[in-house]
Amino acid sequence: MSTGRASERTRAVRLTRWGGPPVLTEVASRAPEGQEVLIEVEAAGLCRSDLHLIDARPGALPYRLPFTLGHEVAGRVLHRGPLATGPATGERVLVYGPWGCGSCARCAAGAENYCDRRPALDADRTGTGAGLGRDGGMADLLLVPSGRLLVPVGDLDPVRAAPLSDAGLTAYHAVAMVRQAVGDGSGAPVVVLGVGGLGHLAVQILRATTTAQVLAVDVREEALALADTCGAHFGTLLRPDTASVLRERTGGAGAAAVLDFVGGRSSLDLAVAVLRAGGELAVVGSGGGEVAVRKPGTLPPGTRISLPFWGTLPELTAVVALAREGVLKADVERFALSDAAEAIGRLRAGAVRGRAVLVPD
Ligand code: FEH
Ligand code: ZN
Ligand code: ZN
Repeated sequence: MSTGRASERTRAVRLTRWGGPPVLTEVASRAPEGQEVLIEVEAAGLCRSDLHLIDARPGALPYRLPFTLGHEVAGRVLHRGPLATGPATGERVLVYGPWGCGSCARCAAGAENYCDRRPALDADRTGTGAGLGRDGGMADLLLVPSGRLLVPVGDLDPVRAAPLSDAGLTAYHAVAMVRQAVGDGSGAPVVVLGVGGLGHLAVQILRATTTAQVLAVDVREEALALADTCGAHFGTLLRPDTASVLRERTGGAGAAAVLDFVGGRSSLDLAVAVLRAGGELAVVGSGGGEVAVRKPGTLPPGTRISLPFWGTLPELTAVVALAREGVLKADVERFALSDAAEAIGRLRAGAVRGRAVLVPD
């Protein structure tokens, strides 16, 4: 744990070779300059996207090695640069993970996940955020470019708060994408495909912010049990007849919206089969599946498709507010930072309930 001196060393889980396993090592940290803020990390979530980073082939990603993983981070403000704004020293915060240019129209609106200068930022390969080409939070210390990227969390438990910055924010943004279909107060049926680190939070967000009837689908009984705990009205295992089971559950018309947190061939096929006319499909997971968009085709008339990515700063503030109201709680499995390799192995094996969170030991 840090002794509070800004310019010192930090342990870090780092990608050092494309396609090779991350290594736990020690690297130099430094005092924050200008608007920078140094965070003492209290928890860093492990995301499926981290597996994509670890498995990426050389040249596949616009990042230079080495860098520290971890884009889902909670901690305390340790030191602020002389021009820093935002939360005060000692405040517990979440780190907003997508770091844009900070000045384009999208960034000015807090939507750094959709920064207008992303192609240019990718081209210079300096990274797109914490743990995404820039040193992230699977470490004792994390240097953040600006206090604008920090959201106070009050007295939330940092281990349960960390997943809110990625899994929670991504789920919230995905629900916002389909709000036209589910926000009319009609109790419309919404299907959640995949009740893992993101899906279980989406179930809670749907129950807390809409009147939707939530129908959960997963391949694991324990995931359906988690969906039930989170407030799903119905849960079913993925089987050959799941489309008809769900369609019957919707009274035949089909689902007003489908949130696909898997994004694989079978989940997208199921989504197409259960959507009602004029419904909304949000493809959140990066499971490599495809949907043919053509007319005439298999998608019902009026279907709207979105590919939501992460979320905005105002939405992260809303997610934290839901958590502080007690209506959004991440189901987490704690691992010591030094056990990062075990956590990665468990996530790869699909053997993590909810979200794996690394805690500096
Ligand atoms: C992060 C970086 C790149 C792709 C996807 C992601 C998601 O985990 C963000 O929620
Ligand atoms: Zn992620
Ligand atoms: Zn920008």
